[in-house]
Amino acid sequence: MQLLRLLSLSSAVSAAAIVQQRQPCTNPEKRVEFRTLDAAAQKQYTDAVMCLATKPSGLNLGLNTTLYDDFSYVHTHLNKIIHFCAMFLPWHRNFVQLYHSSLRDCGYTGPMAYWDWSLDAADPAKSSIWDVVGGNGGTDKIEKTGDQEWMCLTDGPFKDLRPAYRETEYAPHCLSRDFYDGKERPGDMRGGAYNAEELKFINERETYADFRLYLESIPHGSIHSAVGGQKGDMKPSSSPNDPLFFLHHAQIDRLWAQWQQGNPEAREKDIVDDKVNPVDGSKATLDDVLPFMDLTADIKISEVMTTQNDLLCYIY
Ligand SMILES: *[C@@H]1O[C@H](CO)[C@@H](O)[C@H](O)[C@H]1NC(C)=O
Ligand SMILES: [Cu+2]
Repeated sequence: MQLLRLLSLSSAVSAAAIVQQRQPCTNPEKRVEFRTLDAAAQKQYTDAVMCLATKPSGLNLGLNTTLYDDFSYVHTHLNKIIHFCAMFLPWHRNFVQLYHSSLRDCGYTGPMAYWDWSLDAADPAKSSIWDVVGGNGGTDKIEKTGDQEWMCLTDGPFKDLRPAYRETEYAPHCLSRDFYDGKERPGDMRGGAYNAEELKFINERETYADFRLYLESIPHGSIHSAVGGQKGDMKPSSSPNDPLFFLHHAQIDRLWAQWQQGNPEAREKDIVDDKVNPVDGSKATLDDVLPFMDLTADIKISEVMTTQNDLLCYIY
């Protein structure tokens, strides 16, 4: 009995799909805008994304889906506790880091990259990002799972991807985008919500509570809905289905890091948020644990309040 218990304990401990190494941060890596990578590096990145979809699930749940799908699975199952509360920024900071670490295991040797959509806000549908990651789905390439219609990608390196989940439901489908225009100015893909002026306004917020609320609700949410629309993967809580999710969230992380740099002493400790944790009603503290199911070991919020420590080691 004793032995059995030990065995199951040790398998539980070693089950994490991704092991995060801790080591002194002597040479932080500079993250870059995705389009500043040369064509070979961009291809290495998108090849590594495709490689994730060839690896078995690393979660200890007996899933028959892939490591690629694990990111979506974990995000959608934790959806209610990692959004619209303090945990939003620290949780996604580590989530992007985990993704980068998996891309490395799949042969990508460059820095994590972000998509600075403020550069494209004047005419997002014409952004050069679509040349690299594929563009909008095709109105004549529709698939259905249950009552969900999908608008499948028609070009780019990801057009043959088959994400396994729609929210928490097993529903394999084509990777989809459904560009959505704001009601205010048809054709603009809600660009006014994520242009340089909007980012300046958000960066001027004094408290974490205000900063997190504006950043999450306005540019973050607008990109999800502008790219995802009704029939795209970026909209539902399984949005990590779209590789663009991670370039988007690296940009969100960059904006948080830049805001923190405006007053590091205060802002690398500020996690005070008006919005309580939706599950247990508590106010966040730096000692709160960020859950990752068994994608990786849980960590504390305090471990990701800077991008340069023994767990994370990068700058923008
Ligand atoms: C994979 O798992 C899902 C969900 O449990 C199940 O519905 C499906 O039939 C399985 N597919 C295969 C090929 O085993
Ligand atoms: Cu999220």
